[in-house]
Amino acid sequence: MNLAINIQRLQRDLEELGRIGSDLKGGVSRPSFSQADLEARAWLKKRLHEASLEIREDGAGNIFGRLRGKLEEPVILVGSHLDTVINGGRFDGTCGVVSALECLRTIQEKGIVPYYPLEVVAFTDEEGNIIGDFLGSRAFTGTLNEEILRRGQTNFGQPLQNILEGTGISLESILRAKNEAPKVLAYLELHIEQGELLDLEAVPIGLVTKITGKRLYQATFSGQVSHAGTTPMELRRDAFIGLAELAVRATRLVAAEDEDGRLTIGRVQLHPGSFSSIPGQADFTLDLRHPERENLIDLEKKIIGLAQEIAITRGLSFYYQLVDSTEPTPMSSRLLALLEEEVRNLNYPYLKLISGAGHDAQILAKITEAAMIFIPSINGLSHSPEEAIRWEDLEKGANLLLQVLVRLATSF
Ligand code: HGY
Ligand code: MN
Ligand code: MN
Repeated sequence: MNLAINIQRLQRDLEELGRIGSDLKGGVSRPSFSQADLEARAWLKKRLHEASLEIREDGAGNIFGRLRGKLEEPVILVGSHLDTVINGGRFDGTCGVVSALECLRTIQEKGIVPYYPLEVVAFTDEEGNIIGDFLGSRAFTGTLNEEILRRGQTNFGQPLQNILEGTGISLESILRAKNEAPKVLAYLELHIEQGELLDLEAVPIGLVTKITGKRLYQATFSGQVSHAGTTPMELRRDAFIGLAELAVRATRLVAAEDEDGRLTIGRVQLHPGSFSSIPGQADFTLDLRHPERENLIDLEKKIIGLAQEIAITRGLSFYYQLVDSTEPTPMSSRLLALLEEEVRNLNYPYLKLISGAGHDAQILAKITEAAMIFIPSINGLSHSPEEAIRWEDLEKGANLLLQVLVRLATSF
């Protein structure tokens, strides 16, 4: 049977969704539970309804659309996330959710009744805008850190309860989500690579072998606030200069030590923040990644050690708190083999690669077999308004997803 997705319909949906949450700097800002995110959720539910899929939302706000199968469960889950980073792109996460919807619409239109039910899923707060990465998929899999959740400190400064106000979601309902979850036979996620390998090699399909591990810290250098004009340079205990030295030396260390290591200082706040006061405090984030656990731990030790050495030399104090950590995660070898068989049947060029970005698939891998299909990010850009794809690449990725879903749902 000639089975293929409808790329015009898929493109129309992604372009429409991409307009929800457009911000003034040409990107998209749709953090979970923001007005824009609530609009995107409503948009998805409308599309799921039009596709006659059974809609449900669990206690963490994860949205599901089910195509019934001969059995009630286990389900085959396929999707990604709708939320974005602030001033992010239109394709991170959304390609996976809308391609999954398009596959289920196509399966239905072809009159295929799957043996196992198929469910589209859009996970809440994959980006960790609120309280650490993967809030929705961790709630679904029962792998949340309850202590961090109850601490309720969010990246927006206001407590979690305030952000959840009016959404019908609460701490308790988030913690209950795992009890509502069906058994999952497999999880598949189509996603943009967010790196440049596929685009540089002009290859339309990436099969992910492993997803990198991550440690995210909130850290602080503190020194002495004093007058910018009267304090001699050699007498200063300038918190920003401590951070600046760490930024240069730590990024050099990672770059020199290990080509698979990644260190990013993505957010900095100086106090008191006036131009005529020497910063007495520098609050910042450290996003450290590596695909091998031992290397991640080794880099962590070296960077924290370097920060402590700088603090002593400059008469500063250094504090840090690990706020989120995700282990390097191999994808299911069985699903990878299935993907490879089907991508060859389709005669699409492909590469196998490690994902430098984190994904819900590495959380689902804790409870089921998980696999990812990548499509190229033009110039490797992502988490930015310039995020872009080629529609012909998405068509290939979605057709591969379709073939594997039909295989899994009818004969796993
Ligand atoms: O941060 C990540 O790697 C993912 O985009 N949330
Ligand atoms: Mn993503
Ligand atoms: Mn992302």
